[in-house]
Amino acid sequence: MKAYWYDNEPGDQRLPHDSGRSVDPSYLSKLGVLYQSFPEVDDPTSVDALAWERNYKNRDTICVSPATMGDAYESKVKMFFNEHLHEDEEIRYILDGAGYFDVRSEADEWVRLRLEKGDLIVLPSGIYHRFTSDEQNYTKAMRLFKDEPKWTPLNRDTGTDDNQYRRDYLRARDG
Ligand code: KMT
Ligand code: NI
Repeated sequence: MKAYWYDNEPGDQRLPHDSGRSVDPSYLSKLGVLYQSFPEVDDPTSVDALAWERNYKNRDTICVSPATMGDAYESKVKMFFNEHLHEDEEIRYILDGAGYFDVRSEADEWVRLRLEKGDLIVLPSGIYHRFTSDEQNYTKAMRLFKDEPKWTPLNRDTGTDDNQYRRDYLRARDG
């Protein structure tokens, strides 16, 4: 995992967009973002334990690639890149390939997290974020859900600033 400030330059979302300024792990915990490395992707022991501890009941595996999504790939990739929040925690575990999760900082700037095989992140409910594959166009990930309905992405600007989970997140982050 690598964390850095997004450069905000034009160009395909799948490019690194690395400003060259790295982000400290302690800042990620300030944002409520949790990172763990579970390198043994074929051994579910670690992820099972985490799911148990945090009360996750459901999971699936998604393969974001042209080979699996065909013509829908480009539109899916654009859709995942719409800034959104969830009313529940989001856990993503990269099983193969790589991808980027962008999360909003306190000053509403983007922090980019590059995740590779074996990397797992927990995004708190209410944090604004987005996802994209990288130039390899291949991300195989496990998605863990506590409950089905709350997994729905709520795109920013649809009243999400007033969402109770958003308010709770900001109170936890800013004290
Ligand atoms: C999300 O919430 O943006 C996603 O689940 C993206 C796909 S997981 C690699
Ligand atoms: Ni999401």
